[in-house]
Amino acid sequence: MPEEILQTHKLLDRCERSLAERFTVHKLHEAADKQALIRDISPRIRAIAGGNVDAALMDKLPRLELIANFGVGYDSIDTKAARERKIRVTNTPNVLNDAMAEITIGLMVALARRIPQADQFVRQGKWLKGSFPLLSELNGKTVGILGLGRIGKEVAARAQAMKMRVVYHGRNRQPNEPFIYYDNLADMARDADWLVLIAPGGKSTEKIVNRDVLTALGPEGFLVNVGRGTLVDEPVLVEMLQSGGIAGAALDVFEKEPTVPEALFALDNVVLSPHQGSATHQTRNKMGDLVVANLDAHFAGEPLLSAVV
Ligand code: NAP
Ligand code: 8YV
Repeated sequence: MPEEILQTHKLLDRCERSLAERFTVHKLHEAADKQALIRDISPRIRAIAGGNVDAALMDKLPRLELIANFGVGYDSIDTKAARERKIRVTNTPNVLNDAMAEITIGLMVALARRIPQADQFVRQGKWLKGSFPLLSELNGKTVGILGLGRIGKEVAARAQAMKMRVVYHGRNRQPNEPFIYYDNLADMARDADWLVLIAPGGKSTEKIVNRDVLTALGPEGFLVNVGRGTLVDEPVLVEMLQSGGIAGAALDVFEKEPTVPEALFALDNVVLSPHQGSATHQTRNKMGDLVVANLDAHFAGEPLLSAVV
Protein backbone atom coordinates (compact mmCIF):
# COMPACT_ATOMS: atom_id res chain seq x y z
CA MET A 1 0.00 0.00 0.00
CA PRO A 2 1.38 3.47 -0.84
CA GLU A 3 2.04 5.86 2.02
CA GLU A 4 -0.67 8.48 2.55
CA ILE A 5 0.37 12.14 2.65
CA LEU A 6 -1.45 15.42 3.20
CA GLN A 7 -1.09 18.23 0.69
CA THR A 8 -1.92 21.63 2.17
CA HIS A 9 -2.21 23.84 -0.94
CA LYS A 10 -2.14 23.70 -4.71
CA LEU A 11 1.19 22.62 -6.16
CA LEU A 12 2.46 22.53 -9.74
CA ASP A 13 0.78 19.94 -11.98
CA ARG A 14 4.13 18.18 -12.51
CA CYS A 15 4.76 18.06 -8.75
CA GLU A 16 1.23 16.81 -8.07
CA ARG A 17 1.67 14.09 -10.71
CA SER A 18 4.95 12.97 -9.11
CA LEU A 19 3.31 12.86 -5.70
CA ALA A 20 0.33 10.88 -7.06
CA GLU A 21 2.71 8.31 -8.62
CA ARG A 22 4.23 7.63 -5.21
CA PHE A 23 1.60 8.33 -2.57
CA THR A 24 -2.07 8.46 -1.82
CA VAL A 25 -2.44 12.22 -1.63
CA HIS A 26 -5.15 13.91 0.42
CA LYS A 27 -5.71 17.53 -0.59
CA LEU A 28 -6.63 19.63 2.42
CA HIS A 29 -7.23 22.77 0.36
CA GLU A 30 -9.86 20.98 -1.75
CA ALA A 31 -11.73 19.35 1.15
CA ALA A 32 -15.25 20.67 1.75
CA ASP A 33 -14.95 19.67 5.41
CA LYS A 34 -11.29 20.02 6.35
CA GLN A 35 -11.71 18.85 9.94
CA ALA A 36 -13.58 15.72 8.82
CA LEU A 37 -10.80 14.91 6.33
CA ILE A 38 -8.12 15.35 9.00
CA ARG A 39 -10.07 13.20 11.49
CA ASP A 40 -10.42 10.48 8.88
CA ILE A 41 -6.80 10.31 7.73
CA SER A 42 -4.87 11.44 10.82
CA PRO A 43 -3.79 7.96 12.01
CA ARG A 44 -2.08 7.31 8.66
CA ILE A 45 -0.37 10.60 7.74
CA ARG A 46 3.43 10.61 8.11
CA ALA A 47 4.19 13.55 5.83
CA ILE A 48 2.85 16.85 4.55
CA ALA A 49 3.66 18.37 1.16
CA GLY A 50 3.30 22.16 1.36
CA GLY A 51 3.31 24.94 3.95
CA ASN A 52 0.76 26.68 6.22
CA VAL A 53 1.30 24.23 9.06
CA ASP A 54 0.72 25.38 12.63
CA ALA A 55 0.99 23.55 15.95
CA ALA A 56 -2.73 22.76 15.98
CA LEU A 57 -2.50 20.89 12.68
CA MET A 58 0.60 19.04 13.88
CA ASP A 59 -1.29 17.95 17.00
CA LYS A 60 -4.06 16.50 14.85
CA LEU A 61 -1.55 14.31 13.01
CA PRO A 62 0.09 12.16 15.71
CA ARG A 63 2.25 10.18 13.25
CA LEU A 64 3.54 13.24 11.35
CA GLU A 65 7.29 12.96 10.69
CA LEU A 66 8.01 15.40 7.86
CA ILE A 67 6.75 18.70 6.43
CA ALA A 68 8.17 19.21 2.93
CA ASN A 69 7.63 22.90 2.19
CA PHE A 70 7.32 24.25 -1.35
CA GLY A 71 9.47 27.38 -1.05
CA VAL A 72 12.76 28.39 0.52
CA GLY A 73 10.98 30.63 3.01
CA TYR A 74 9.23 28.54 5.64
CA ASP A 75 7.66 31.27 7.77
CA SER A 76 4.22 29.69 7.28
CA ILE A 77 5.38 26.67 9.29
CA ASP A 78 5.68 26.76 13.07
CA THR A 79 9.23 25.38 13.20
CA LYS A 80 9.44 25.69 16.98
CA ALA A 81 6.38 23.45 17.34
CA ALA A 82 7.83 21.06 14.75
CA ARG A 83 11.13 20.82 16.63
CA GLU A 84 9.33 20.18 19.92
CA ARG A 85 7.38 17.35 18.29
CA LYS A 86 10.47 15.95 16.50
CA ILE A 87 8.89 16.65 13.12
CA ARG A 88 11.42 17.37 10.37
CA VAL A 89 10.94 20.32 7.99
CA THR A 90 12.49 20.77 4.53
CA ASN A 91 12.50 23.75 2.16
CA THR A 92 13.63 24.42 -1.44
CA PRO A 93 16.87 26.45 -1.29
CA ASN A 94 19.23 27.44 -4.12
CA VAL A 95 17.14 26.24 -7.06
CA LEU A 96 15.38 29.63 -7.11
CA ASN A 97 18.39 31.92 -6.57
CA ASP A 98 18.83 32.90 -10.22
CA ALA A 99 15.13 33.53 -10.88
CA MET A 100 14.97 35.64 -7.73
CA ALA A 101 18.07 37.65 -8.60
CA GLU A 102 16.76 38.26 -12.11
CA ILE A 103 13.43 39.60 -10.91
CA THR A 104 15.14 41.78 -8.31
CA ILE A 105 17.27 43.52 -10.93
CA GLY A 106 14.26 43.59 -13.25
CA LEU A 107 12.17 45.37 -10.63
CA MET A 108 14.98 47.83 -9.95
CA VAL A 109 15.27 48.78 -13.62
CA ALA A 110 11.46 48.84 -13.95
CA LEU A 111 11.22 51.28 -11.04
CA ALA A 112 14.20 53.45 -11.95
CA ARG A 113 12.98 53.85 -15.53
CA ARG A 114 9.23 53.51 -14.78
CA ILE A 115 8.90 50.79 -17.41
CA PRO A 116 5.27 49.83 -16.57
CA GLN A 117 4.28 53.51 -16.60
CA ALA A 118 6.18 54.08 -19.86
CA ASP A 119 4.29 51.20 -21.45
CA GLN A 120 1.00 52.81 -20.43
CA PHE A 121 2.27 56.17 -21.72
CA VAL A 122 2.73 54.70 -25.20
CA ARG A 123 -0.49 52.64 -25.18
CA GLN A 124 -2.59 55.62 -24.06
CA GLY A 125 -1.29 57.81 -26.90
CA LYS A 126 0.42 60.23 -24.51
CA TRP A 127 3.69 60.03 -26.45
CA LEU A 128 1.96 61.84 -29.32
CA LYS A 129 1.54 64.83 -27.01
CA GLY A 130 4.98 64.96 -25.38
CA SER A 131 8.04 63.13 -24.08
CA PHE A 132 8.27 60.77 -21.13
CA PRO A 133 10.10 62.40 -18.17
CA LEU A 134 13.84 61.96 -17.57
CA LEU A 135 14.59 59.48 -14.80
CA SER A 136 17.56 57.88 -13.00
CA GLU A 137 19.98 54.99 -13.61
CA LEU A 138 21.33 52.21 -11.43
CA ASN A 139 25.01 52.53 -12.36
CA GLY A 140 27.12 54.45 -9.90
CA LYS A 141 24.52 54.02 -7.14
CA THR A 142 24.84 52.13 -3.86
CA VAL A 143 22.58 49.16 -3.17
CA GLY A 144 22.15 48.02 0.43
CA ILE A 145 21.08 44.41 0.69
CA LEU A 146 19.17 43.27 3.78
CA GLY A 147 19.99 39.55 3.81
CA LEU A 148 23.19 38.66 1.96
CA GLY A 149 22.24 34.99 1.87
CA ARG A 150 21.94 32.57 -1.04
CA ILE A 151 19.68 34.90 -3.05
CA GLY A 152 21.22 38.11 -1.72
CA LYS A 153 24.65 37.08 -3.02
CA GLU A 154 23.23 36.48 -6.52
CA VAL A 155 21.58 39.91 -6.36
CA ALA A 156 24.92 41.41 -5.28
CA ALA A 157 26.73 39.81 -8.23
CA ARG A 158 24.18 41.17 -10.69
CA ALA A 159 24.16 44.60 -9.03
CA GLN A 160 27.93 44.71 -9.52
CA ALA A 161 27.38 43.88 -13.18
CA MET A 162 25.11 46.95 -13.24
CA LYS A 163 28.12 48.92 -11.91
CA MET A 164 26.57 49.46 -8.49
CA ARG A 165 28.38 49.59 -5.16
CA VAL A 166 27.13 46.84 -2.82
CA VAL A 167 26.81 47.03 0.98
CA TYR A 168 24.86 44.66 3.21
CA HIS A 169 23.21 44.12 6.58
CA GLY A 170 22.47 40.91 8.44
CA ARG A 171 22.98 39.68 11.97
CA ASN A 172 26.49 38.55 11.10
CA ARG A 173 29.42 40.00 9.19
CA GLN A 174 30.54 37.65 6.41
CA PRO A 175 34.32 38.05 6.39
CA ASN A 176 34.76 36.29 3.04
CA GLU A 177 32.47 38.73 1.23
CA PRO A 178 34.10 41.79 -0.35
CA PHE A 179 31.23 44.17 0.48
CA ILE A 180 31.02 46.70 3.32
CA TYR A 181 29.02 45.33 6.28
CA TYR A 182 26.66 47.43 8.37
CA ASP A 183 25.64 46.06 11.74
CA ASN A 184 22.83 48.62 11.83
CA LEU A 185 20.09 48.61 9.20
CA ALA A 186 19.26 52.33 9.43
CA ASP A 187 22.94 53.21 8.99
CA MET A 188 23.05 51.05 5.86
CA ALA A 189 19.84 52.66 4.54
CA ARG A 190 21.41 56.10 5.03
CA ASP A 191 24.36 55.05 2.84
CA ALA A 192 22.15 53.41 0.18
CA ASP A 193 20.34 54.72 -2.89
CA TRP A 194 18.57 51.37 -3.17
CA LEU A 195 17.50 49.16 -0.26
CA VAL A 196 16.82 45.57 -1.33
CA LEU A 197 15.06 43.25 1.15
CA ILE A 198 15.76 39.54 0.73
CA ALA A 199 15.72 38.27 4.31
CA PRO A 200 13.31 35.68 5.75
CA GLY A 201 9.94 36.56 7.27
CA GLY A 202 8.82 35.56 10.75
CA LYS A 203 8.88 37.14 14.19
CA SER A 204 12.60 38.02 14.24
CA THR A 205 12.36 40.25 11.17
CA GLU A 206 8.82 41.60 11.59
CA LYS A 207 8.65 45.31 10.58
CA ILE A 208 12.46 45.48 10.68
CA VAL A 209 12.10 48.12 7.96
CA ASN A 210 10.35 50.73 10.08
CA ARG A 211 9.94 54.50 9.92
CA ASP A 212 13.52 55.09 11.09
CA VAL A 213 14.95 52.89 8.33
CA LEU A 214 12.76 54.45 5.63
CA THR A 215 13.58 57.95 6.88
CA ALA A 216 17.28 57.04 6.67
CA LEU A 217 16.74 55.82 3.08
CA GLY A 218 15.28 59.26 2.40
CA PRO A 219 13.53 61.12 -0.41
CA GLU A 220 16.08 60.04 -3.03
CA GLY A 221 16.04 56.38 -1.94
CA PHE A 222 14.25 53.41 -3.50
CA LEU A 223 12.99 50.30 -1.70
CA VAL A 224 12.73 46.85 -3.32
CA ASN A 225 11.05 44.10 -1.32
CA VAL A 226 11.37 40.56 -2.69
CA GLY A 227 11.73 38.92 0.74
CA ARG A 228 8.50 39.00 2.73
CA GLY A 229 5.81 41.64 3.23
CA THR A 230 6.17 41.29 6.99
CA LEU A 231 9.68 42.77 6.87
CA VAL A 232 8.20 46.23 6.29
CA ASP A 233 5.88 48.45 8.31
CA GLU A 234 3.47 48.62 5.37
CA PRO A 235 1.25 51.55 6.49
CA VAL A 236 4.38 53.63 7.13
CA LEU A 237 5.75 52.65 3.71
CA VAL A 238 2.51 53.73 2.01
CA GLU A 239 2.56 57.02 3.88
CA MET A 240 6.18 57.72 2.92
CA LEU A 241 5.56 56.85 -0.72
CA GLN A 242 2.61 59.25 -0.75
CA SER A 243 4.50 62.07 0.94
CA GLY A 244 7.78 61.69 -0.95
CA GLY A 245 9.56 60.48 2.19
CA ILE A 246 11.18 57.89 -0.07
CA ALA A 247 11.49 58.11 -3.86
CA GLY A 248 9.76 54.86 -4.80
CA ALA A 249 9.25 51.16 -4.18
CA ALA A 250 9.10 47.94 -6.16
CA LEU A 251 7.22 45.28 -4.24
CA ASP A 252 6.87 41.57 -4.99
CA VAL A 253 5.61 40.71 -1.51
CA PHE A 254 3.00 42.20 0.83
CA GLU A 255 1.84 41.83 4.40
CA LYS A 256 -1.55 40.24 3.64
CA GLU A 257 -1.22 38.65 0.20
CA PRO A 258 -2.97 38.64 -2.17
CA THR A 259 -4.49 41.79 -0.71
CA VAL A 260 -2.41 44.86 -1.55
CA PRO A 261 -3.02 48.26 0.09
CA GLU A 262 -5.28 50.08 -2.37
CA ALA A 263 -3.47 53.35 -1.77
CA LEU A 264 -0.52 51.91 -3.71
CA PHE A 265 -2.61 51.61 -6.89
CA ALA A 266 -2.80 55.38 -7.19
CA LEU A 267 0.95 55.93 -6.88
CA ASP A 268 3.19 56.49 -9.87
CA ASN A 269 6.41 55.85 -7.93
CA VAL A 270 5.55 52.20 -7.29
CA VAL A 271 5.97 48.98 -9.28
CA LEU A 272 3.80 46.10 -8.08
CA SER A 273 4.40 42.40 -8.65
CA PRO A 274 2.22 39.46 -7.50
CA HIS A 275 4.76 37.43 -5.46
CA GLN A 276 6.20 36.01 -8.65
CA GLY A 277 9.91 36.04 -7.80
CA SER A 278 10.34 32.31 -8.36
CA ALA A 279 7.47 31.98 -10.84
CA THR A 280 9.17 30.50 -13.90
CA HIS A 281 8.54 27.00 -15.27
CA GLN A 282 12.20 26.14 -14.87
CA THR A 283 12.49 27.23 -11.25
CA ARG A 284 9.09 26.09 -9.97
CA ASN A 285 9.69 22.64 -11.50
CA LYS A 286 13.01 22.40 -9.67
CA MET A 287 11.30 23.46 -6.44
CA GLY A 288 8.63 20.80 -6.92
CA ASP A 289 11.26 18.18 -7.69
CA LEU A 290 13.04 19.04 -4.46
CA VAL A 291 9.82 18.68 -2.46
CA VAL A 292 9.36 15.20 -3.95
CA ALA A 293 13.04 14.28 -3.49
CA ASN A 294 12.85 15.15 0.20
CA LEU A 295 9.75 12.98 0.63
CA ASP A 296 11.45 10.14 -1.26
CA ALA A 297 14.55 10.42 0.91
CA HIS A 298 12.50 10.42 4.07
CA PHE A 299 10.48 7.33 3.21
CA ALA A 300 13.64 5.55 2.00
CA GLY A 301 15.28 6.26 5.37
CA GLU A 302 17.95 8.38 3.67
CA PRO A 303 19.25 11.82 4.73
CA LEU A 304 16.97 14.70 3.78
CA LEU A 305 18.26 16.90 0.96
CA SER A 306 17.41 20.29 2.44
CA ALA A 307 16.33 20.09 6.06
CA VAL A 308 15.79 23.22 8.14
CA VAL A 309 14.55 21.32 11.22
P1 NAP B 1 19.23 32.62 3.27
O1 NAP B 1 20.30 32.07 2.40
O2 NAP B 1 18.93 31.96 4.56
O3 NAP B 1 19.57 34.16 3.53
C1 NAP B 1 18.86 34.90 4.45
C2 NAP B 1 19.70 36.12 4.83
O4 NAP B 1 18.92 36.92 5.72
C3 NAP B 1 20.99 35.78 5.52
O5 NAP B 1 22.02 36.51 4.91
C4 NAP B 1 20.78 36.22 6.96
O6 NAP B 1 22.01 36.75 7.46
C5 NAP B 1 19.72 37.30 6.84
N1 NAP B 1 18.88 37.35 8.03
C6 NAP B 1 18.20 36.32 8.60
N2 NAP B 1 17.58 36.73 9.72
C7 NAP B 1 17.88 38.04 9.85
C8 NAP B 1 17.55 39.03 10.84
N3 NAP B 1 16.78 38.73 11.89
N4 NAP B 1 18.02 40.28 10.67
C9 NAP B 1 18.81 40.57 9.60
N5 NAP B 1 19.17 39.67 8.64
C10 NAP B 1 18.71 38.43 8.77
O7 NAP B 1 17.85 32.68 2.50
P2 NAP B 1 17.58 32.81 0.92
O8 NAP B 1 17.53 31.47 0.32
O9 NAP B 1 18.49 33.82 0.36
O10 NAP B 1 16.07 33.36 0.97
C11 NAP B 1 15.77 34.55 1.65
C12 NAP B 1 14.29 34.81 1.73
O11 NAP B 1 13.80 35.27 0.47
C13 NAP B 1 13.38 33.62 2.03
O12 NAP B 1 13.36 33.30 3.40
C14 NAP B 1 12.04 34.11 1.54
O13 NAP B 1 11.35 34.78 2.57
C15 NAP B 1 12.40 35.11 0.45
N6 NAP B 1 12.01 34.61 -0.88
C16 NAP B 1 11.05 35.26 -1.58
C17 NAP B 1 10.67 34.79 -2.84
C18 NAP B 1 9.66 35.50 -3.67
O14 NAP B 1 9.01 34.85 -4.48
N7 NAP B 1 9.52 36.80 -3.55
C19 NAP B 1 11.27 33.64 -3.36
C20 NAP B 1 12.26 33.01 -2.64
C21 NAP B 1 12.62 33.51 -1.39
P3 NAP B 1 22.41 36.58 9.00
O15 NAP B 1 22.26 35.13 9.32
O16 NAP B 1 23.80 37.10 9.07
O17 NAP B 1 21.45 37.45 9.74
C1 8YV C 1 7.02 30.83 -2.92
C2 8YV C 1 8.83 32.01 -1.96
O1 8YV C 1 7.34 29.74 -2.19
O2 8YV C 1 10.45 30.29 -1.90
C3 8YV C 1 9.86 31.20 -1.30
O3 8YV C 1 10.14 31.51 -0.12
O4 8YV C 1 8.37 33.00 -1.47
C4 8YV C 1 8.29 31.59 -3.27
O5 8YV C 1 9.16 30.86 -4.03
C5 8YV C 1 6.29 30.41 -4.09
O6 8YV C 1 5.63 31.55 -4.50
C6 8YV C 1 5.30 29.31 -3.82
O7 8YV C 1 4.20 29.79 -3.16
